[in-house]
Amino acid sequence: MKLPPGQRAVDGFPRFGTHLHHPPPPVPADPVIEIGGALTEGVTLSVADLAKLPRQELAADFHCVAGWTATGLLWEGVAFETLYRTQVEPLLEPDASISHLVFEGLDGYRSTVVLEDALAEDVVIADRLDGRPLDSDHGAPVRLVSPGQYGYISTKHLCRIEVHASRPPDPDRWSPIAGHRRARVWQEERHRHLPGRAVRPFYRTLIGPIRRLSARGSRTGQG
Ligand SMILES: Nc1nc2c(c(=O)[nH]1)N[C@H]1C(S)=C(S)[C@@H](COP(=O)(O)O)O[C@H]1N2
Ligand SMILES: [Mo]
Repeated sequence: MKLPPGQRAVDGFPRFGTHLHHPPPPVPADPVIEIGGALTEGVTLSVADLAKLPRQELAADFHCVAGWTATGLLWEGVAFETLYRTQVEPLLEPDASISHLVFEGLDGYRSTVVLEDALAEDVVIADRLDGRPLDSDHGAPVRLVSPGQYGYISTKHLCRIEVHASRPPDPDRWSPIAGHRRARVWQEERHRHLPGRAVRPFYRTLIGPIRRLSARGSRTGQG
């Protein structure tokens, strides 16, 4: 299968991310997703109730901005559009015109997503991967999965969704490797200030170590 520009396939699926120096956060006994921001009232949705919404399967590759791709993953969960239309839209302030969403994880990680990208048909809130409940390495209890965008959009251990009528302030905005605001893999939108192709040589040096990490990876349950 064809990969997006500048990507290389790895075997397995490494645990990866900006919070890798910490173990994955423990899964709460009764996990919930808080929904807040430009709403008439905030709401808390239990992960158990989320799982009762119409279910969606998604077969997709997963592309990290660092150049590795995990191929042929099978996610199960709820389409983000279903969650948005049924749980969020009814609570919007009357004249609100939402433009951005923030997805926050139990480890404090946050990703900001343009509404149009979040409502794409292949965006799911996943609670299962490859026929099993999502494990902590890959974002238990639930995570965002947006396979058309680099992995940094796909917040793991999802615990809060915020809706915004304008772009929320971004602490990384001056970072030379700040993530691209759209992060679309087929357009190679890796970074905000650097063209995607320009960073390929740097990332290429990381692929060997990441491949080795991935070969040891948790996908086969080996550790
Ligand atoms: N909560 C949380 N979500 C996160 C991250 C993180 O560090 N914490 N890292 C992101 C990045 S950069 C990538 S590539 C993917 C990695 O997902 P994986 O560990 O399932 O491979 O998670 C994304 N979501
Ligand atoms: Mo990533």
